[in-house]
Amino acid sequence: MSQKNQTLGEFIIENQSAFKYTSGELSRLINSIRLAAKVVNHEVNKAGLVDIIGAAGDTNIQGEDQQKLDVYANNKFIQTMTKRNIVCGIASEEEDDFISINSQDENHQNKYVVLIDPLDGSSNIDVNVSVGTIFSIYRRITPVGTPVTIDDFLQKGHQQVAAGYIIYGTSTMLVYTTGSGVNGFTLNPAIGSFYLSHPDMQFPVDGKIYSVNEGNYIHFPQGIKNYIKYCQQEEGDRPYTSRYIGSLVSDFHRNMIKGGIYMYPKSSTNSNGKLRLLYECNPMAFLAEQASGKASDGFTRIMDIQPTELHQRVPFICGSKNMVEKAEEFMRNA
Ligand code: AHM
Ligand code: MG
Repeated sequence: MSQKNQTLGEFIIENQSAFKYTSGELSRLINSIRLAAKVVNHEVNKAGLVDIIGAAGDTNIQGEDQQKLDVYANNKFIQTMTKRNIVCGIASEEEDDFISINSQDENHQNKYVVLIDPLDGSSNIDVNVSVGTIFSIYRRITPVGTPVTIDDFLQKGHQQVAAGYIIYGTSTMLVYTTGSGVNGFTLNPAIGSFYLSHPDMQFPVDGKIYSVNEGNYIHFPQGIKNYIKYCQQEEGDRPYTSRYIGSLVSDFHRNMIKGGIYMYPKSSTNSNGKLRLLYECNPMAFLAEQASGKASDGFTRIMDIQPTELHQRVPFICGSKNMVEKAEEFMRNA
């Protein structure tokens, strides 16, 4: 029976049998993410102390500056999962192409691929605002023992077997789902262990917080503009409160605890929005649905969208169920 104060290690072992494909492989994979998270957390917390912040000089495939900690986190997660030989493939927001692991080894029996955004919201590092790691796990669809292909990564979100995030905040938390609810674990930095602190996390069905970059308002679709005006109207429990950190993991985490909606719509300058379907939207959508919330592109369930490319972007509306449904209604009627 899961209980508060249980360590993440204990929780993983105890809940392994509840997972329908039990073989221990997924548990080992989540364990390795836990390990890399602790190492990255240590480095993120040092960012203000050592001369590690600032652009590394490279740009990622989307043409954005990479911060040094992005590179560090990317390497750390990839190394941890590669060296421990527990996945057959990795795709990262910071890599142009997916990585096939041990594809030459015919005895290689690993079944899972991982998609990861190693350090999301990294432009916030310089100003001491929380950032996060987002991960998404699928079973490969090509035969075990053969090299992975792009098809193993371009699966619909509802095929995910696990997803989660690490938030490097006032305290560091690892929040994840394997398809039977969402549980949150808080790192005790003195001991270096994650403890179950937020069992069975749930989005309140309604909320009073809306999170969107309103600086882009003029470029938003009419439906989103109308919904924002609705949030600001004085009626019933409205106007709602506006809260936008600009760090998806932090905005999502707050909204899940307090009740709220996060939106990154398409705009006249950004025809598919900004967020990536595979590294950001699908894992957050899986978590949201597992916590009784909802995630949509305004019209379609995020996890029903067929991905066509690794770095695909998609409009994203996610949060408390009734709020997301209201925003969808405004999109339909615009
Ligand atoms: P990143 O992957 O380059 O860090 O971008 C994703 C981040 C999200 O965490 C955040 O919600 C969003 O970008 C903020 O974008 P904007 O500054 O355009 O509002
Ligand atoms: Mg990101």
